[in-house]
Amino acid sequence: MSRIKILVIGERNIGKTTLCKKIHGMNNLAESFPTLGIDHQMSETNGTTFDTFDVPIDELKILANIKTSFNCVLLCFDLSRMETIKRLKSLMSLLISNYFPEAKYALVGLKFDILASLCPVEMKKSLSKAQKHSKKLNIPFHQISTLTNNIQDII
Ligand SMILES: Nc1nc2c(ncn2[C@@H]2O[C@H](COP(=O)(O)OP(=O)(O)OP(=O)(O)O)[C@@H](O)[C@H]2O)c(=O)[nH]1
Ligand SMILES: [Mg+2]
Repeated sequence: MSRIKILVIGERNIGKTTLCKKIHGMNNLAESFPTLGIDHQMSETNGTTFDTFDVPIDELKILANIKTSFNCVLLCFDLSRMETIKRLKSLMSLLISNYFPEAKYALVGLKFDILASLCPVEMKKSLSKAQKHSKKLNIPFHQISTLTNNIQDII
């Protein structure tokens, strides 16, 4: 049996908890409250255990108390609020140097459905900014909507 440990981290209200619920196969996404501290969830699908740690960026210090490593760190932001991408570069440097040097990192733009409902020019601008960020960070970029997309390809 394999186990995948995933850290989902980013600014407030970008959709981290909703993404984690989706990873654990929960599709009833109607209710959502701000996460207090760290939200840890586990589930098993076809012999693989998915272990998610959902961390708002302002709760970062709690990571110092977590004695675990991660296979995968998802640096998340809200595609419809591009200001939420700004702190991810320094966050990644901090996570690599202080906590998880071995993990695979990915940049994940959430709420793609909102971006897709804006004018095509706005959409192109945001996606190109995100692509530039992923090149700078040298990690892959995924764009998803937890309301509509299948999320299998990001983990
Ligand atoms: N349109 C749309 N709304 C989404 C999507 N994902 C999440 N939301 C909504 O965005 C709001 C915030 O979602 P959360 O998952 O609670 O966000 P969070 O990042 O965990 O927030 P904090 O715990 O405060 O850091 C909720 O109202 C969700 O229903 C998405 O893909 N599309
Ligand atoms: Mg949350």
